[in-house]
Amino acid sequence: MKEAVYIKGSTNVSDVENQLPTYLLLGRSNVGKSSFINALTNRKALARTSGTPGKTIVLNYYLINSSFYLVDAPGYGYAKRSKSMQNEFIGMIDNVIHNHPKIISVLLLIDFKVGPTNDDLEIYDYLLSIGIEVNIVATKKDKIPKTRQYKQEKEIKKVLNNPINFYSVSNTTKDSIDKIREKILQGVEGYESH
Ligand SMILES: Nc1nc2c(ncn2[C@@H]2O[C@H](COP(=O)(O)OP(=O)(O)OP(=O)(O)O)[C@@H](O)[C@H]2O)c(=O)[nH]1
Ligand SMILES: [Mg+2]
Repeated sequence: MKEAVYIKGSTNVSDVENQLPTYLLLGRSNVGKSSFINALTNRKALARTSGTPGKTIVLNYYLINSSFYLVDAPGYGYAKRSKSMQNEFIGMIDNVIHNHPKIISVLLLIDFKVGPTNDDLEIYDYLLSIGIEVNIVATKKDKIPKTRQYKQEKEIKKVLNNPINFYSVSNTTKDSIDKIREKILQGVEGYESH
């Protein structure tokens, strides 16, 4: 990813930004969405925190290689968020996905050490139900000792019913970032040639 530019934060999806293929990043607060964008693009502070979740959803658009967008959404699953707030979040995401013509895939970030939370599972089920491609990216792999990583990965995959697209990474050590970066770039190429 040679070029990476922050374009804008936007609250609606009927924009020129929707004319390029897009990856939407979802994940609970603090899971490492912004750090993941920085790791993917080899930047220290391209993406900062995406702000507090509220009634409107602010999507941060990062233009990569002048050819596609990584879009950082606010985190879900704040501790005190009620069930209806969670439904509201899914409603907002549903609106984004259905008004965006060029979403290649959702990158759903989960915490490798914590494993999938109930909120993660709820969002994941919703994404599967609408038939969009999901790539699970488990972050903070460095927090689990190397000797236990295999077992932890196996357990996470089991809870998720063995997802087709699964990556475990560390944004801190950059462990396995190259694999998901490759997948993302291939997705853009495939999208452009169909
Ligand atoms: N050890 C470790 N820490 C990480 C990793 N990724 C992110 N962090 C740390 O986790 C914290 C949250 O990271 P962010 O990238 O801001 O998380 P976010 O998902 O963008 O958070 P919101 O924008 O608030 O939803 C920061 O202190 C990061 O330094 C990782 O792979 N390993
Ligand atoms: Mg963030």
